[in-house]
Amino acid sequence: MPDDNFSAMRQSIIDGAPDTASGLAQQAVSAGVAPIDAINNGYVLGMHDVGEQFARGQMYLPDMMASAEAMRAAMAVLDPEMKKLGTERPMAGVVVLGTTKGDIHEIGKILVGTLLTAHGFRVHDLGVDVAGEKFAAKALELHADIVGVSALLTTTMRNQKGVVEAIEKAGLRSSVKIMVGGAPVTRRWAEEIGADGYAKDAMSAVELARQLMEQKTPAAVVESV
Ligand code: B12
Repeated sequence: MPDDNFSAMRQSIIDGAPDTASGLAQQAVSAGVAPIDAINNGYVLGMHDVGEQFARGQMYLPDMMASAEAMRAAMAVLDPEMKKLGTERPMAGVVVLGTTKGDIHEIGKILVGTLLTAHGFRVHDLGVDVAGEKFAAKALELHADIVGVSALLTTTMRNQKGVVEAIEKAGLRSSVKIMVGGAPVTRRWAEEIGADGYAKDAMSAVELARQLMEQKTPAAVVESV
Protein backbone atom coordinates (compact mmCIF):
# COMPACT_ATOMS: atom_id res chain seq x y z
CA MET A 1 0.00 0.00 0.00
CA PRO A 2 1.42 3.43 -0.94
CA ASP A 3 2.71 5.56 1.93
CA ASP A 4 0.17 8.28 1.19
CA ASN A 5 -2.66 5.84 2.04
CA PHE A 6 -1.11 5.23 5.44
CA SER A 7 -0.77 9.02 5.79
CA ALA A 8 -4.44 9.42 4.92
CA MET A 9 -5.36 6.87 7.59
CA ARG A 10 -3.26 8.75 10.12
CA GLN A 11 -4.88 12.03 9.09
CA SER A 12 -8.41 10.58 9.37
CA ILE A 13 -7.74 9.94 13.07
CA ILE A 14 -6.35 13.43 13.63
CA ASP A 15 -9.41 14.86 11.84
CA GLY A 16 -11.77 12.64 13.82
CA ALA A 17 -13.40 11.47 10.59
CA PRO A 18 -15.01 8.01 11.07
CA ASP A 19 -16.35 7.69 7.51
CA THR A 20 -12.97 8.42 5.96
CA ALA A 21 -11.24 6.11 8.46
CA SER A 22 -13.58 3.23 7.70
CA GLY A 23 -13.50 3.84 3.91
CA LEU A 24 -9.70 3.69 3.91
CA ALA A 25 -9.80 0.51 5.99
CA GLN A 26 -12.16 -1.08 3.47
CA GLN A 27 -9.86 -0.07 0.61
CA ALA A 28 -6.91 -1.58 2.45
CA VAL A 29 -8.74 -4.88 2.99
CA SER A 30 -9.74 -5.01 -0.70
CA ALA A 31 -6.15 -4.31 -1.72
CA GLY A 32 -4.92 -7.21 0.43
CA VAL A 33 -3.06 -5.03 2.94
CA ALA A 34 -2.49 -6.83 6.26
CA PRO A 35 -4.88 -5.20 8.76
CA ILE A 36 -2.14 -4.96 11.39
CA ASP A 37 0.00 -2.93 8.95
CA ALA A 38 -2.85 -0.48 8.39
CA ILE A 39 -3.25 -0.16 12.15
CA ASN A 40 0.44 0.24 13.02
CA ASN A 41 1.56 2.31 10.03
CA GLY A 42 -1.57 4.44 9.77
CA TYR A 43 -4.21 4.71 12.46
CA VAL A 44 -2.10 4.25 15.61
CA LEU A 45 0.32 6.95 14.46
CA GLY A 46 -2.69 9.27 14.23
CA MET A 47 -3.59 8.39 17.83
CA HIS A 48 -0.08 9.28 18.96
CA ASP A 49 -0.34 12.63 17.19
CA VAL A 50 -3.66 13.29 18.89
CA GLY A 51 -2.18 12.44 22.31
CA GLU A 52 0.70 14.83 21.71
CA GLN A 53 -1.54 17.64 20.52
CA PHE A 54 -3.81 17.11 23.53
CA ALA A 55 -0.83 17.28 25.89
CA ARG A 56 0.28 20.55 24.25
CA GLY A 57 -3.21 22.03 24.61
CA GLN A 58 -3.70 22.13 20.83
CA MET A 59 -6.59 19.66 21.00
CA TYR A 60 -9.38 19.32 23.52
CA LEU A 61 -11.42 16.47 24.95
CA PRO A 62 -14.16 16.54 22.27
CA ASP A 63 -11.44 16.31 19.59
CA MET A 64 -9.90 13.32 21.34
CA MET A 65 -13.34 11.71 21.51
CA ALA A 66 -13.89 12.28 17.79
CA SER A 67 -10.50 10.68 17.10
CA ALA A 68 -11.43 7.68 19.24
CA GLU A 69 -14.66 7.38 17.22
CA ALA A 70 -12.68 7.38 13.96
CA MET A 71 -10.35 4.72 15.36
CA ARG A 72 -13.34 2.57 16.32
CA ALA A 73 -14.78 2.93 12.81
CA ALA A 74 -11.52 1.67 11.29
CA MET A 75 -11.31 -1.17 13.81
CA ALA A 76 -14.88 -2.23 13.01
CA VAL A 77 -13.66 -3.04 9.50
CA LEU A 78 -10.26 -4.49 10.41
CA ASP A 79 -11.20 -6.45 13.53
CA PRO A 80 -13.20 -9.23 11.82
CA GLU A 81 -10.46 -9.63 9.21
CA MET A 82 -7.88 -10.24 11.93
CA LYS A 83 -10.12 -12.52 13.96
CA LYS A 84 -10.78 -14.77 10.96
CA LEU A 85 -7.21 -16.03 11.31
CA GLY A 86 -7.83 -17.26 14.86
CA THR A 87 -10.57 -19.70 13.97
CA GLU A 88 -8.10 -21.76 11.96
CA ARG A 89 -5.69 -22.29 14.85
CA PRO A 90 -5.64 -24.63 17.83
CA MET A 91 -6.68 -23.03 21.13
CA ALA A 92 -3.59 -21.40 22.59
CA GLY A 93 -4.94 -20.46 26.05
CA VAL A 94 -7.71 -18.62 27.87
CA VAL A 95 -7.21 -14.91 28.54
CA VAL A 96 -9.32 -12.58 30.67
CA LEU A 97 -8.73 -8.99 29.59
CA GLY A 98 -9.86 -5.60 30.88
CA THR A 99 -9.00 -1.98 31.66
CA THR A 100 -8.44 -1.08 35.32
CA LYS A 101 -10.87 0.61 37.60
CA GLY A 102 -11.31 4.33 36.96
CA ASP A 103 -10.03 4.08 33.40
CA ILE A 104 -12.22 4.07 30.28
CA HIS A 105 -9.52 3.81 27.58
CA GLU A 106 -10.25 0.70 25.55
CA ILE A 107 -8.80 1.00 22.05
CA GLY A 108 -5.41 -0.52 22.85
CA LYS A 109 -6.96 -3.27 24.98
CA ILE A 110 -9.39 -4.17 22.18
CA LEU A 111 -6.47 -4.36 19.77
CA VAL A 112 -4.59 -6.67 22.15
CA GLY A 113 -7.72 -8.86 22.44
CA THR A 114 -8.16 -8.98 18.67
CA LEU A 115 -4.59 -10.05 18.01
CA LEU A 116 -4.67 -12.65 20.78
CA THR A 117 -7.88 -14.03 19.25
CA ALA A 118 -6.26 -13.99 15.81
CA HIS A 119 -3.44 -16.10 17.23
CA GLY A 120 -5.69 -18.74 18.73
CA PHE A 121 -6.28 -17.47 22.28
CA ARG A 122 -9.81 -17.54 23.67
CA VAL A 123 -10.31 -14.01 24.99
CA HIS A 124 -12.94 -12.81 27.41
CA ASP A 125 -13.00 -8.99 27.46
CA LEU A 126 -14.44 -7.54 30.67
CA GLY A 127 -14.50 -4.03 29.21
CA VAL A 128 -13.37 -0.86 30.98
CA ASP A 129 -13.37 0.43 34.58
CA VAL A 130 -12.99 -3.08 35.96
CA ALA A 131 -12.26 -3.78 39.65
CA GLY A 132 -9.66 -6.37 40.67
CA GLU A 133 -12.28 -8.66 42.19
CA LYS A 134 -14.09 -8.86 38.86
CA PHE A 135 -10.90 -9.97 37.08
CA ALA A 136 -10.38 -12.61 39.76
CA ALA A 137 -13.99 -13.88 39.63
CA LYS A 138 -13.93 -14.26 35.84
CA ALA A 139 -10.50 -15.92 35.90
CA LEU A 140 -11.84 -18.44 38.40
CA GLU A 141 -15.01 -19.06 36.41
CA LEU A 142 -13.20 -19.61 33.10
CA HIS A 143 -10.10 -21.35 34.51
CA ALA A 144 -8.13 -18.62 32.80
CA ASP A 145 -4.46 -19.10 31.97
CA ILE A 146 -3.70 -15.39 31.70
CA VAL A 147 -5.19 -12.16 32.99
CA GLY A 148 -4.30 -9.04 30.97
CA VAL A 149 -4.72 -5.62 32.52
CA SER A 150 -4.62 -2.35 30.61
CA ALA A 151 -4.16 1.15 32.08
CA LEU A 152 -3.69 4.39 30.14
CA LEU A 153 -3.52 6.90 32.98
CA THR A 154 -0.74 7.36 35.49
CA THR A 155 -3.49 7.63 38.11
CA THR A 156 -5.09 4.26 37.24
CA MET A 157 -1.86 2.30 36.75
CA ARG A 158 -1.76 1.60 40.46
CA ASN A 159 -5.04 -0.28 40.13
CA GLN A 160 -3.12 -2.91 38.16
CA LYS A 161 -1.55 -3.75 41.51
CA GLY A 162 -5.06 -4.15 42.89
CA VAL A 163 -5.71 -6.81 40.24
CA VAL A 164 -2.57 -8.72 41.21
CA GLU A 165 -3.70 -8.58 44.85
CA ALA A 166 -7.23 -9.73 44.02
CA ILE A 167 -5.87 -12.70 42.06
CA GLU A 168 -3.66 -13.58 45.03
CA LYS A 169 -6.55 -13.22 47.45
CA ALA A 170 -8.69 -15.55 45.34
CA GLY A 171 -5.96 -18.20 45.64
CA LEU A 172 -5.31 -18.15 41.88
CA ARG A 173 -1.80 -16.77 41.76
CA SER A 174 -0.10 -20.10 41.05
CA SER A 175 -2.40 -20.97 38.16
CA VAL A 176 -2.90 -17.57 36.50
CA LYS A 177 -0.24 -15.49 34.75
CA ILE A 178 -0.72 -11.73 34.84
CA MET A 179 0.39 -9.40 32.06
CA VAL A 180 0.09 -5.64 32.10
CA GLY A 181 0.26 -2.92 29.47
CA GLY A 182 -0.84 0.55 28.42
CA ALA A 183 1.03 3.70 27.41
CA PRO A 184 2.42 4.70 30.86
CA VAL A 185 3.23 1.12 31.92
CA THR A 186 6.82 -0.17 31.96
CA ARG A 187 8.60 -3.46 32.59
CA ARG A 188 9.89 -2.02 35.84
CA TRP A 189 6.34 -1.23 36.96
CA ALA A 190 5.28 -4.77 36.10
CA GLU A 191 8.10 -6.07 38.29
CA GLU A 192 7.24 -3.72 41.10
CA ILE A 193 3.61 -4.85 41.33
CA GLY A 194 4.42 -8.55 40.98
CA ALA A 195 2.99 -9.08 37.48
CA ASP A 196 4.51 -11.80 35.28
CA GLY A 197 5.05 -9.74 32.17
CA TYR A 198 4.75 -6.48 30.28
CA ALA A 199 4.36 -5.81 26.56
CA LYS A 200 4.54 -2.48 24.79
CA ASP A 201 2.09 -3.20 21.98
CA ALA A 202 -0.43 -5.75 20.74
CA MET A 203 1.97 -7.87 18.68
CA SER A 204 4.40 -8.07 21.60
CA ALA A 205 1.45 -8.98 23.83
CA VAL A 206 0.83 -12.07 21.67
CA GLU A 207 4.48 -13.08 21.94
CA LEU A 208 4.41 -12.47 25.70
CA ALA A 209 1.22 -14.50 26.13
CA ARG A 210 2.86 -17.40 24.28
CA GLN A 211 5.92 -17.19 26.52
CA LEU A 212 3.75 -17.10 29.63
CA MET A 213 1.84 -20.17 28.43
CA GLU A 214 5.15 -21.99 28.03
CA GLN A 215 6.25 -21.06 31.53
CA LYS A 216 3.07 -21.64 33.51
CA THR A 217 5.29 -21.82 36.61
CA PRO A 218 6.11 -18.80 38.80
CA ALA A 219 8.97 -16.91 37.15
CA ALA A 220 10.63 -13.58 36.73
CA VAL A 221 9.00 -10.78 34.75
CA VAL A 222 9.11 -11.37 31.01
CA GLU A 223 9.32 -8.52 28.57
CA SER A 224 8.41 -8.79 24.93
CA VAL A 225 9.54 -5.94 22.70
C1 B12 B 1 -8.26 8.18 22.68
C2 B12 B 1 -7.92 8.76 24.01
C3 B12 B 1 -8.97 9.02 24.91
C4 B12 B 1 -10.42 8.62 24.62
C5 B12 B 1 -10.57 7.11 24.91
C6 B12 B 1 -11.66 6.48 24.06
C7 B12 B 1 -11.71 5.00 24.16
N1 B12 B 1 -12.92 4.50 23.93
O1 B12 B 1 -10.73 4.27 24.41
C8 B12 B 1 -11.20 9.54 25.61
C9 B12 B 1 -11.55 10.81 24.87
C10 B12 B 1 -12.45 8.96 26.24
C11 B12 B 1 -10.11 9.86 26.64
C12 B12 B 1 -10.39 10.32 27.91
C13 B12 B 1 -9.41 10.76 28.81
N2 B12 B 1 -8.08 10.84 28.57
CO1 B12 B 1 -7.22 10.01 27.03
N3 B12 B 1 -6.21 9.57 25.50
C14 B12 B 1 -6.55 9.04 24.36
C15 B12 B 1 -5.29 8.92 23.45
C16 B12 B 1 -5.29 10.11 22.49
C17 B12 B 1 -5.13 7.67 22.64
C18 B12 B 1 -5.21 6.34 23.41
C19 B12 B 1 -5.27 5.24 22.39
O2 B12 B 1 -6.35 4.74 22.07
N4 B12 B 1 -4.10 4.90 21.78
C20 B12 B 1 -4.00 3.93 20.70
C21 B12 B 1 -3.80 2.52 21.26
C22 B12 B 1 -3.68 1.53 20.10
O3 B12 B 1 -2.59 2.51 22.00
P1 B12 B 1 -2.54 2.14 23.55
O4 B12 B 1 -3.82 2.44 24.20
O5 B12 B 1 -1.29 2.66 24.15
O6 B12 B 1 -2.42 0.52 23.54
C23 B12 B 1 -1.29 -0.19 23.05
C24 B12 B 1 -0.23 -0.48 24.12
O7 B12 B 1 -0.24 0.43 25.19
C25 B12 B 1 -0.49 -1.91 24.52
N5 B12 B 1 -1.50 -2.21 25.53
C26 B12 B 1 -2.61 -1.54 25.90
N6 B12 B 1 -3.30 -2.21 26.82
C27 B12 B 1 -2.63 -3.35 27.07
C28 B12 B 1 -2.91 -4.41 27.93
C29 B12 B 1 -2.02 -5.47 28.02
C30 B12 B 1 -2.32 -6.60 28.94
C31 B12 B 1 -0.83 -5.47 27.22
C32 B12 B 1 0.14 -6.59 27.36
C33 B12 B 1 -0.56 -4.42 26.35
C34 B12 B 1 -1.46 -3.38 26.27
O8 B12 B 1 -0.94 -2.49 23.31
C35 B12 B 1 -1.82 -1.56 22.65
C36 B12 B 1 -1.88 -1.84 21.19
O9 B12 B 1 -0.65 -1.72 20.53
C37 B12 B 1 -4.15 9.01 24.54
C38 B12 B 1 -2.79 9.46 24.03
C39 B12 B 1 -1.80 8.34 23.90
N7 B12 B 1 -0.83 8.55 23.05
O10 B12 B 1 -1.89 7.31 24.55
C40 B12 B 1 -4.81 9.94 25.57
C41 B12 B 1 -4.33 9.91 27.03
C42 B12 B 1 -4.08 8.49 27.49
N8 B12 B 1 -5.50 10.45 27.74
C43 B12 B 1 -5.18 11.25 28.71
C44 B12 B 1 -6.09 11.92 29.56
C45 B12 B 1 -5.51 12.94 30.53
C46 B12 B 1 -7.47 11.64 29.51
C47 B12 B 1 -8.56 12.23 30.43
C48 B12 B 1 -8.18 12.31 31.92
C49 B12 B 1 -8.93 13.62 29.84
C50 B12 B 1 -9.92 14.44 30.66
N9 B12 B 1 -9.47 15.60 31.02
O11 B12 B 1 -11.00 14.01 30.95
C51 B12 B 1 -9.76 11.26 30.18
C52 B12 B 1 -9.76 10.08 31.17
C53 B12 B 1 -11.01 9.28 31.16
C54 B12 B 1 -10.87 8.04 32.04
N10 B12 B 1 -11.35 8.09 33.27
O12 B12 B 1 -10.33 7.04 31.60
C55 B12 B 1 -3.66 11.37 28.85
C56 B12 B 1 -3.11 10.57 30.04
C57 B12 B 1 -2.04 11.32 30.80
C58 B12 B 1 -1.49 10.47 31.91
N11 B12 B 1 -0.20 10.27 31.84
O13 B12 B 1 -2.16 10.00 32.79
C59 B12 B 1 -3.17 10.91 27.44
C60 B12 B 1 -1.76 10.27 27.43
C61 B12 B 1 -3.17 12.19 26.53
C62 B12 B 1 -2.09 13.17 26.91
N12 B12 B 1 -0.98 13.18 26.19
O14 B12 B 1 -2.25 13.94 27.83
N13 B12 B 1 -8.87 9.63 26.13
